[in-house]
Amino acid sequence: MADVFELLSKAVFEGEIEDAEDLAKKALSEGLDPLSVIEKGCVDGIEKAGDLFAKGEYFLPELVAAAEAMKAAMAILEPALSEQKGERKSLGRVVLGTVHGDIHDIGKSIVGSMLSAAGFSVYDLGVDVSNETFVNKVREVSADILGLSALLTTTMPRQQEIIEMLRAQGLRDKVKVIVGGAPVTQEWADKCGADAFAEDAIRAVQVAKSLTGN
Ligand code: B1M
Repeated sequence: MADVFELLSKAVFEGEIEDAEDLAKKALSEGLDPLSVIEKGCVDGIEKAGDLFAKGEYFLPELVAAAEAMKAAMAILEPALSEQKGERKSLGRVVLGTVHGDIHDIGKSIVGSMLSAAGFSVYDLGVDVSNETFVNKVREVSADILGLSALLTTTMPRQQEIIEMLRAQGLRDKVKVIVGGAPVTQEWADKCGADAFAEDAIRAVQVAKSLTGN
């Protein structure tokens, strides 16, 4: 019999919003770890949808439906992730967002929830964030870390532009920059002048802790 992870993956993949919500609730009521439900259920389903989209077997409406189902499940699972935080001293201030021209927010939001659960104060600027908005927010909150997410090869160059803008405004040595997103690699992180690359949300937390000496 299929387990809740497989059923949730299928619900996301097929864009079944109500099923995805019900299965997310069921998983939490069974005491499953919200991060593993996200990864083994939601992420598995959305990646299968992405693979079919890349092969031309899924079209944009199906991809959108899968993303909607994933977001519906995430709305139930993310608060449970954040609840793991408890009362602690903040480990540092993180400004986070998806770069200009890019509206993918699922991975970025997981990274934000995980950082928040780990004890960082997260300022999530959302998606399609202009270079100026990132730099201004870093200055405004004296951020320790700037996290830049990009899911499209065409939007990755914004990460480099923002780092250059930080440099031009005398902020580069005051903030550590982490880059991430499906097409981003360590090689690109080195090339664009970031301090670190994280391939997933767990690694993002480890990297953020190490960059802030925690
Ligand atoms: Co889009 N999309 N999409 N899409 N989409 C991709 C990225 C794509 C790879 C699909 C494909 O062709 N296989 C492809 C990009 C190709 C490329 O550039 N190389 C693509 C495309 C082409 C497009 C459009 C251009 C399609 C079109 O309109 N013709 C369009 C662009 C819109 C825009 O942004 N301007 C588009 C639109 C959409 C939807 C709106 C339908 C939807 C997004 C909904 C939303 O986010 N609200 C969508 C989706 C869902 C995807 C896929 C299927 C899944 C992305 C996702 O949420 N993954 C994606 C295919 C794929 O990646 N397999 C695809 C799950 C998520 C948990 O993973 O986001 O990678 P991810 O985040 C991970 C890590 O990357 C990392 O940690 C996260 C958690 O572990 N991470 C960080 C992310 N950010 C980080 C930041 C960090 C550290 C780690 O530090 C700061």
